[in-house]
Amino acid sequence: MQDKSTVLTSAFEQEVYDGLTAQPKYLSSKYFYDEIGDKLFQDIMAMPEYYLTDSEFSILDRHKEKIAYIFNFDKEPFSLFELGAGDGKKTKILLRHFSEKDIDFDYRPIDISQNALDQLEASVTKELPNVEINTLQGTYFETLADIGESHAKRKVILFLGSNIGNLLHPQAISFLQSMQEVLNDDDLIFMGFDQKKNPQTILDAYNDKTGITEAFNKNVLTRINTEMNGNFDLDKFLHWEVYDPETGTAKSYLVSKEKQTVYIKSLDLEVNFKAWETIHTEISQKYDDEVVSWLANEAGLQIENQFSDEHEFYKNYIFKK
Ligand code: AVI
Repeated sequence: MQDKSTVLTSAFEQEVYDGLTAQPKYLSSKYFYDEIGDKLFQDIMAMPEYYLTDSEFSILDRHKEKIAYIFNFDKEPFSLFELGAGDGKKTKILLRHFSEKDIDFDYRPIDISQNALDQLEASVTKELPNVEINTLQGTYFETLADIGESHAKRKVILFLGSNIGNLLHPQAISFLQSMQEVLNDDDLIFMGFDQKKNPQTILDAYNDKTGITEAFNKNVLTRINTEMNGNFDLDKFLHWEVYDPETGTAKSYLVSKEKQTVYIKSLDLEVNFKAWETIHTEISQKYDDEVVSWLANEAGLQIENQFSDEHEFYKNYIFKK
């Protein structure tokens, strides 16, 4: 058990302590991402099973003219903020198009990972030298406050990759509300929402045979081992994915293959697992138009436009206040 004198210094330590002493156990998927996790997520996005990336890529490519027209309808300069920018691969379709059309804008990517931002800044500067880029490191909630600070130009906020799907509906609503609060009347939000579809397609995307998603899910245990001096044996846990087509919720678990005890030295915490006990690690919510308009409505937003890929696997919506 944890000694009362042990001081939990980081939010990560506190959340690991709370999650692994809870019943049932959980860990947050936001801790998948460090240098290794960022790389694994890039590998996931390149997998044929992970249709989300190609779908959004094709939407941006197919509809870039119309998107440019909507973002730049008044020919006024605007700032393109991007929450959770990652490697910016999809966003570069828009950046390139805007740059070719001489649209007056600047690009302000935001990410929790400084490593991802450094790589993105280097690649944008190299590939698209005319695009002005200013990066900002932080969580979505922290940086939204910065976005709101009396920003002079019109704002367009991108939130791609169906990242919103990693939030439960009440959290998604409060997140959309915080975005709504920083919007002026002419500002826009452009957001990706993965759609409900054949459940098998979804399961395959989160349970690839090559084991990349498994390694990604287990990276939270690797981080606990390295950053908190833990002794998780990764081979003693299964990656397990379920999808409920009724609610549209995909859930990831790590399942203990046997009765075992793990010790996390920095937390002075012994964690006991029964055989087949679970740690819930991630939700990846899938949507339809009704659910998206309900979420938007609850947050005081309106759907202005929507774009879809040819299979209707994925949609990008434009919201206004
Ligand atoms: C970042 N996020 C939207 C991804 C998703 O689809 O939920 C993370 C991911 N988890 C497993 N594969 C990809």
